[in-house]
Amino acid sequence: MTIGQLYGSAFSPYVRLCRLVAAKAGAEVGFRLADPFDPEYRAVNPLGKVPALKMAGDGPLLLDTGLICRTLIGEGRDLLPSARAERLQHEADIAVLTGVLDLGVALLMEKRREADISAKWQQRRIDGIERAYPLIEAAAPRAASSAPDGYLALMMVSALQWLDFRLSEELDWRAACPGAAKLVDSLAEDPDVSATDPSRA
Ligand SMILES: N[C@@H](CCC(=O)N[C@@H](CS)C(=O)NCC(=O)O)C(=O)O
Repeated sequence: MTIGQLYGSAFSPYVRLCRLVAAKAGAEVGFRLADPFDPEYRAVNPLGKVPALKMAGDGPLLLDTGLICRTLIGEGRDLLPSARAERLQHEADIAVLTGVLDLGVALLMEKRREADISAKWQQRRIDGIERAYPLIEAAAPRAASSAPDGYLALMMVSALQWLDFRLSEELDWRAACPGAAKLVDSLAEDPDVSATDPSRA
């Protein structure tokens, strides 16, 4: 029985992560394509963002990627290390990549504005992402140890392939993070990973 309905676009890295976590955890969820800018979608998520997971029956509506992923893992196979310290480290690494995505999405949204793009804010976002590179590179071996099914490895591929897809003009994370690049490339042909690759959508 499905545990709920996931809504999202084929291009969102957050949605992709939720789909990958569901697939690898073996948590059965329905998936419906949703455009966050479609006014009708506000009936599902009043915030107008993707992803959203409506839990089955009278279950709650989950509107945060981390919460959705933790719920999926709780319903299916655990994709985090069981030892407490190691688990916290993986969650800390995932939080860094979430922060990189939040900055990257803000950078992309501003890039798409027709006028008044703030060079100062764009640079601040780029700087924040670039300062995270050493943290990403340090996380790469931890992600590799749980690849292809670990939550951290799935976050790594979702976030970094999205940077390639949307922000390759602004960011060269591959030069600064060769270990992470190797890991991401090694995961690219995993069937679940390639099926959700935004550049193939
Ligand atoms: N904090 C949210 C972020 C989700 C997010 O920013 N999604 C983007 C798509 S990648 C979105 O829906 N953007 C539309 C908007 O901000 O209006 C989460 O963790 O799920």
